[in-house]
This record gives sequence, structure tokens and C-alpha cells, in this order.
Amino acid sequence: MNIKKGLFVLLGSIMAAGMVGCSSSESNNETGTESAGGDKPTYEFRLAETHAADYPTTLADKHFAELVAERSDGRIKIDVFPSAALGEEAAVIEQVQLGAIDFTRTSAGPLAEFYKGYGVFSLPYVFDHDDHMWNFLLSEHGDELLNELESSRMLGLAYYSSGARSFYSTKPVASLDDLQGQKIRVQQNAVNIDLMDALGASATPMAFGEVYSGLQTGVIDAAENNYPSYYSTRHYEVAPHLILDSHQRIPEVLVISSSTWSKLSTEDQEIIQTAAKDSIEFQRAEWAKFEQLAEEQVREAGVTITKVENVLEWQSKVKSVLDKHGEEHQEILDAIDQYRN
Ligand code: GTR
Repeated sequence: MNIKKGLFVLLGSIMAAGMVGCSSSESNNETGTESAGGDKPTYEFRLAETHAADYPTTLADKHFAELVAERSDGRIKIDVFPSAALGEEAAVIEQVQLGAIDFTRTSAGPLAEFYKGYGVFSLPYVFDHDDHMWNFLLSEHGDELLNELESSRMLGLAYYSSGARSFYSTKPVASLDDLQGQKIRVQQNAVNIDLMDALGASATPMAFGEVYSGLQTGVIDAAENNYPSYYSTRHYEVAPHLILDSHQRIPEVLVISSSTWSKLSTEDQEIIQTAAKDSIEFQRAEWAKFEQLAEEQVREAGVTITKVENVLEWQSKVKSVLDKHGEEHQEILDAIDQYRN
């Protein structure tokens, strides 16, 4: 962290710490306003979401906000800002750390730049299938990872589904050979750079919102994501060659700023935590529907889809990534192994 950023962060923490213990009518910040409404405080918070309003994570954010409003008798209002209205993911996470944005729904991919433990999700072929991932996420080990975000001035409240990520390109790709030398946009984190290297491609980290024009103008040749993102962003229009290798399953995470969290009474923390957990089932159901729709829609649009038959070939090609990054994630990898069946 550079000095300027360090000072800014320090200032943010002091300001946040200063607010704890203020009477509700005294405290007032830019995002969540606390006012004296009866004897319990009322709040208005902001939740940043990168996806469009009809995307399964956004629907779940709103469902979460509704549960919180209901259970707090309208005292806690959470406004959801979809379509990256509050900024791209990495920038939003920084704002959440500072307490300038209260909540975000983000992918665990970019979170790895803020808390290393999340890098485990970007390691290739770690989960055998979705049930394997969910058995891990819903375990005590999954909960531990959510709590560990606290060392980065955030707190994970719940995981959401995000399917499996595969490659898509502006050029025909029907095999691993076809990916050689391609410039592939990745979520920004250290594991991804090594992963693309190992595959014989070159990684171009780039904000999600810039990928469409990047593909269109040839700044990148390819990108990778799940069916819902591929469809919702219309990347399939400019990169109509999809190869299904399912190299990563990276969960979504609903996150609250520690500075927001520490302002809340135990009762309000409980309302927020429980509502987040209770919104998981809703999100998973919305996800399943949208994943199917997205696949149908891109097929209908004429995308060429190749299913990788010999995944072992891909796995052996990226073994060096696990050799290099596996050790620092060994404990979590061992925990993940326990849920393999
Ligand atoms: C999506 C994820 C987004 C964003 C995006 C990306 O699957 O839902 O939050 O991280 O991937 O690739 O940037």
C-alpha cells in the first residue's frame, strides 16, 4: 500500500471508529444516514452491484434488502445500485473497505486482491461440480472464510451461485491448441496471470464493464465467464466461440463494510446476517433458471459451443499453477477435499 493510500485508509478507520458510540441522532455519514426514529435508529445504506437489474445476483440483493426492511420494520433500508452505477468491482471493494459504500455483491475473484485466502477460488479445477462447491461453502470452513475478510475491513455475509467459468473468443476455438497466444481478459488477481501463462495464452486484467468493447476492438481476443454473464453482457455477439472447460467455479460473495457493521446494534447485525443467509436459496433458484435461459439464448444466437472431452489434458497443462499457489492455500484446499464425493 502506498503512503497516500495508507493515510487515507487510516483516516477512514479513525472516522469510522469515531462514529461507534455516537448517539443515533448525532451520527451521519455520506452513505448510511442514521436518524432518531423512536428509540431504535433508522439507516439508509447503499449496496453496489455490477450486474444488470434482472441478473440473478441483483434479484437476490433486492430480496436481501426486502428481508432486512421487513424484519427491521422498515428501519433499515438498503438501496441496490445495479449495472456498476457505483463503480467497477475492484474500486467498489476499496470503497467498502473505507466505509464509503456499505455493501457490495462481488465475485470472490477480485476479493483475492484484498484478502489472499480468496485466491483459492481462482485455482483451476478445484471443485468437481456445483454440489461439491456448495457443500464446502455451507460448511464451517466456508463460514470461516467469510469471517476472515474482517482482516481487510469487510465481513462476508453469504455466498451466492456463479456456475462455472469457460473461455469464449472472437476466433474459432475448438481445442486447447486454439487458445495458444490469445490475449484473454481475466478478473484481476495473481493466480489468473499464472493460469493464462500455463495455458499458453496471455492474461489481460480488465474491468468487467470494458470487456465488450475490448473484444469488439481487438484489444483482447477472448475472455472467460459463466453462461449468465456471457449472455447478460452480450459478449456472445462479439466473441461467438465458446469452449466449455469449466476451469473455475468462483462464488459470489455478499459483503458488508466493517465500518458499517460496527455501527449496528447486535440485534441489527443479527437481522442483516440472517437475511443474507436466508437469501441464498432464492439466489440459487434464480441462478438455475437464468443459467438455463442464458444457455438457450446463446445457442439460439448461433454461438459455436465445444465441450472439452479430455479435461485431464487441460488439468495437466495448468499443474504448475497449483504447484506455485497451492501451498499458501493448502489448508483450504484440504478442507475442500473433505467435501469431494
Ligand atoms: C461475473 C461476476 C461479476 C464479475 C465478472 C468478471 O461472473 O458475477 O461479479 O466479477 O464475472 O469477470 O469481472
